[in-house]
Amino acid sequence: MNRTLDSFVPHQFQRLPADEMTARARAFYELMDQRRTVRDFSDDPIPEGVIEQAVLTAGTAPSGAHKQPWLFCVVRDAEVKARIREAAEKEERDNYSRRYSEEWLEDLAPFGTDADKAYIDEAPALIVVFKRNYEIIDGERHKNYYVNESIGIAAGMLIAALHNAGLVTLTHTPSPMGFFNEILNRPKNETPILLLPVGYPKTGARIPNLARKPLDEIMIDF
Ligand code: IYR
Repeated sequence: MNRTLDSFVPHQFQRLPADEMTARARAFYELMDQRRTVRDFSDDPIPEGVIEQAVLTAGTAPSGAHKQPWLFCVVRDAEVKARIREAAEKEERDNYSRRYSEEWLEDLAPFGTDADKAYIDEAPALIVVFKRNYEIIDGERHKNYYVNESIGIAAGMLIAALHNAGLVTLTHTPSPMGFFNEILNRPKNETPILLLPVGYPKTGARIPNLARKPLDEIMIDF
């Protein structure tokens, strides 16, 4: 966990020709621009090893003092998925019926979401992303740093890796989601931040017809 860094080694780095850099930058953007959040999953299984590679990729994320404050729980068991669905739907029913403001409900209306979370059962795998707020090593409490930033970066890399592998995901944040600790038997230094159903789109799946902000709205040159 807290692996001590006690030496420096030479960085192996190969510069690319400028035209290759430009081509790769564009190709990666074009790949990522194809990523869409999908809410209707087929139950087709995911080829062996694909999720593991994507989790390894997420684990390459930078983190505060290299503490790697993350844990990815992969749920394929139908019974565990059913328990998660039941707990998530219970919270979402409260959200939609009384916790969300009018403004929030209006902002969600175009997406047609509601408290029904069939995808939790239907997707062949769920990845529950936990942040580790601190570590307990030999009974002693050790700090982690920039945990929210670190886990956010790792989650983004996980979503990118799964997309690159030809899978779709849904970024679901049931709220509150403390039930994951109980269902997945995780200790109290771990906090769930995200539920990612992963798989293939159901035949005929539809997605909102949305556009992304252009460069001049998301970048300023100084
Ligand atoms: N968590 C709820 C509501 C929801 C909230 C946001 I912000 C979204 O972008 C989408 C949904 C749900 O999953 O239905």
